[in-house]
Amino acid sequence: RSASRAISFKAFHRLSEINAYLDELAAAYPSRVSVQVAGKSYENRDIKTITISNGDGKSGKSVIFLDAGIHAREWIAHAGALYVIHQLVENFAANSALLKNFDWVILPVVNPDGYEYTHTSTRMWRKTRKPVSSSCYGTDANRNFDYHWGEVGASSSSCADTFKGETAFSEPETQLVRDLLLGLKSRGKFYLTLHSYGNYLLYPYGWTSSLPASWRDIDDVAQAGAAAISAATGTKYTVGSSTNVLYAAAGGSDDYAFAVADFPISITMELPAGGTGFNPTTAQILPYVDETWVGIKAMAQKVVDK
Ligand code: ING
Ligand code: ZN
Repeated sequence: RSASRAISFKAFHRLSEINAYLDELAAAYPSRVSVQVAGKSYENRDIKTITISNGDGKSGKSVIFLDAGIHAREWIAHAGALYVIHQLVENFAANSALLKNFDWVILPVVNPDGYEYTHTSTRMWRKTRKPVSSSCYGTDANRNFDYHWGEVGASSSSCADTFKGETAFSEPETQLVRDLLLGLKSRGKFYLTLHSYGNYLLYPYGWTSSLPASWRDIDDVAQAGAAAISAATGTKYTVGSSTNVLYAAAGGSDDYAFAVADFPISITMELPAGGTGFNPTTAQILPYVDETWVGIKAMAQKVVDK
């Protein structure tokens, strides 16, 4: 990779560097890459998506949608999304099979206000930054989606880390993800959202212990990811529905992508812990994101081969 790029995998980067990297790629690879300002955060920061194709000029292909940074403090997730972008764009020749009949849309920083706040003020901030009450800020974006919203595993207290929001889709950031997902209805085949930590591959539902009728299709994809990672590094991932293997929580983006936006495969990937959990050292970034990419590649290959 050119040493002149705005980002490396040797440090965690601020939003301005991340957005500059996306723009650099669009300038360097105009036939395969485009960058969109999908909208603005509450504090008026640009929320960018990058669309990656193989440059064959065909439109209307199936789509793999990846996001990260729904939760501000989960820095390895943002880095993981950047590494996927790096691989698909700057290592295109090795990964072109994943782009033959699919375009990728990647949103690496869903919650830029929270992300910047973790850099400038409170490292362990999780939520968005819109004020709710006189003393409390922020909504848990992964409890704010309008599917069985607030039914379980979400707080009604505006000060809580899992505050569900005053209404479903109260946040501009979740509205933006909603609109992107609904805009991809029928083209969207795989929704993957990166979080940390704990080494899980989670799928619907978060709101009930019942499984969707098609759960085996999702499980097959997730198991392929876990097996590939295990073979590459020995790291073990736990696979199952969020409710059954982690905890019940309604209003998550994965349930919404699956049940409302009709993405047949929808997975939340919890990357490994580092330091106190959300604090991998800078030396851990590259091994972690490289391992994560092995799993994502295997899952995407499974989807592409279907
Ligand atoms: N974990 C997820 C959370 O939002 C999750 C786990 C995902 C639960 C999807 C339910 C549905 O709590 C982290 N680390 O954010
Ligand atoms: Zn999270």
